[in-house]
Amino acid sequence: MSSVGQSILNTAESVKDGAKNMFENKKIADLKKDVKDSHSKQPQTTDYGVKVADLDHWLKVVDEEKNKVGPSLLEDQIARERIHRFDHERIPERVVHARGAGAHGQFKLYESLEDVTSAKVLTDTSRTTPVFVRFSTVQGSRGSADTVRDVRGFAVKFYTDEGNWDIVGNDIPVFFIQESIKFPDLVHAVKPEPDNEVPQGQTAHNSAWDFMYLHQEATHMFFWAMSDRGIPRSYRMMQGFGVNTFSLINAEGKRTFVKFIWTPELGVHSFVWDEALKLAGQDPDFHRKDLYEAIDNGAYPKWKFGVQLIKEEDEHNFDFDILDATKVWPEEQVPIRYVGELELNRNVDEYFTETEQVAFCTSHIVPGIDFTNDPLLQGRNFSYFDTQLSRLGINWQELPINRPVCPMMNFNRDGQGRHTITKGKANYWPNRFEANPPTGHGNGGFESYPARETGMDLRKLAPKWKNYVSQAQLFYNSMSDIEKRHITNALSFELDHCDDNVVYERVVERLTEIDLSLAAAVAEKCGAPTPTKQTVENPGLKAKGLSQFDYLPEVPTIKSRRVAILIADGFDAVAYGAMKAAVLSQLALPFTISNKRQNVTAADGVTSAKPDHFLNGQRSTMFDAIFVPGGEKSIKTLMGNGLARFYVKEAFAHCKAIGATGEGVELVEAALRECPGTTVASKGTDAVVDWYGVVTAQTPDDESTVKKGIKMASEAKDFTGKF
Ligand code: HDE
Repeated sequence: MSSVGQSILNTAESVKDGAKNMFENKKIADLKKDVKDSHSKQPQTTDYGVKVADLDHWLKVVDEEKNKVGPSLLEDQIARERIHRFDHERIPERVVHARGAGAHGQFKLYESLEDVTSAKVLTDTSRTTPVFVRFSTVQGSRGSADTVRDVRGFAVKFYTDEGNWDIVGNDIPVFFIQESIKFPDLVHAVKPEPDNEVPQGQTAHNSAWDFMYLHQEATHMFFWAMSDRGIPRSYRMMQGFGVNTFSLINAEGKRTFVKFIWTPELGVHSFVWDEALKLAGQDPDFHRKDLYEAIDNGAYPKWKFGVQLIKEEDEHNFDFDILDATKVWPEEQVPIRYVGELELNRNVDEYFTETEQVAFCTSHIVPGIDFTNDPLLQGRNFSYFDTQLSRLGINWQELPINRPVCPMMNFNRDGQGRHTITKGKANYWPNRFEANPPTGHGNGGFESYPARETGMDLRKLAPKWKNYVSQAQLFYNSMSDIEKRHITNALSFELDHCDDNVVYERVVERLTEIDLSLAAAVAEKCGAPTPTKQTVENPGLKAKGLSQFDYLPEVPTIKSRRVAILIADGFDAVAYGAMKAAVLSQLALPFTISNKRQNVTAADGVTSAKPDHFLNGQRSTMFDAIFVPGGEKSIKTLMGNGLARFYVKEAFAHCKAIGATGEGVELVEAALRECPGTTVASKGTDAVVDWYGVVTAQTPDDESTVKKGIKMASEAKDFTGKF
């Protein structure tokens, strides 16, 4: 390897090492009070602190003379404690969003929102607020696969100096239903069916689509879920939305309606469906590992924090109800004001006590923020608090990950698992000691916005809520051609899994309300009669911010991307080393892949490399780009290996960047000659690795985009100068 290459490699490695869980903030300091190190050399003890002499044998009656083992003794309190603790390790998983991954980080405000709120977290630009974020899938259980087609949860807990504030959002800005009373039906319908508990973590079944049809209000959201947003490349590359409408209250007591938005620095990117399907089997933990790996390598994920604001007096000036969670606030009408930044910079030390025990509640708000009459939000405010009781018990707010970092004092007492010891006689208010009084009005305590309400008690919504079609059309119209094709493919796949013709025929009918050609294409694939009439007029309106193409990264980057370098014995050490160093210097991750995992020797006969994986160990699906350095013998070996050629072909079909130098180009050409209708646009010895952003991916049979993919890959210039 060249010495320049080696030194870049060393620097990049040291940046990486320096990044490992070094970040500190008030919450991390708070958690440290409870952190124990399982790698300490101290002797192991029982739960009550007595040192244990033997952890391998249960106490038994043993006749050593006769070499005979007798009965195990129940009196062994140490063995009993271990088994008994083990028996109770599980707690109920979340009824929805059971599978997730979490990380710590910080929130920084760069523009004060004091015109609309008095919340310090949104007005004090000198502050850094600790946060904990949990991403999740919705439908699958704790052990399900990460890459399934689903909505993703995006829940943020801000540990502010005024108490905890939670934005419990999703990666899709709208919801399936308008009324929270329907939530149990929605979840029952989309989760595995009750008789056979099939399928896991997906909506591709009769009940889910039966529900979708029977709830016309779900149309808008199911279009989002069937779009590429339903299969994000990474938690780090998706937007987050608070979905519900909240209120902001300023110092003068004036109310503004608000929606919260997170937009990722890396841009919004998705898998190709074929890739997502394969990954669900090849690496069911792909997203979980991706988040951990990026943070561990110092490629900290970041999001801009934005708000959409509507003045109270403008509430009724829209053709939709601004409290209806099945509607977006189109950016043309309500622009996003980006005012802050979220960075995740520290992995959890222990999954269970942090990611599993974290409890988010939409009702956790701080002064300056308030609720609205959004009926979905009102139901959620009850649900989250309630569900924590079955998961964690009444004292869940005391768990280290959930407790606030500001002073906390009240007269809530007792209950199972109480930790805090509160001394003194005062456990009621008012008390003769005048201990722990409320702040009184106007002194910084939480005060509800005095909204004026009139009306009758009725189980109803206003007529405006009945327009279920316009925004579904708006969303579909705003998609690019490729995105539209992906929606067609996704719907066809899902309905193909429904074997009840009532279900898929009715869903196709519903699609005719949005777009007749889409409905006809899906009908052909799923076996429904071809529809001939557009049933609701589609005026062709579009809005920005709906297509993923509107969220390309501001600065093109390969940060945190995984690059596979394919080599075998006899590889070109200079090209290999320089590419590895170049990738590392961009905070991206090079992985050496070979036909074996034993050391591989370069053509110079001196340099050797230890592959990270062999070809079958990690498939091309797990990488964002592929680079093939030259080396006559190396390429000959790889050429003769069907799996190596497939590696390149598969990456190509998933529209990834493919680069090669020297003889490596021959491998790429040979592999791609096996892909019908393609030509390799660039030859020669230039390094041709760039990041081709799979903004929205294509399917292998999508020839036009395939060509575009290879063109972009071969046009790459970024690394060329580094050799
Ligand atoms: Fe949830 N949801 N939800 N939800 N939700 C839960 O709370 C619920 C809704 C969301 O990482 C549960 O702690 C109702 C919308 C996320 O821990 C439960 C309704 C949005 C998470 C619950 C909704 C979400 C949950 C299960 C309809 C996007 C995971 C475990 C009125 C804005 C949080 C838990 C985490 C979790 C109820 C609808 C997002 C049962 C009743 C809309 C990200 O309380």
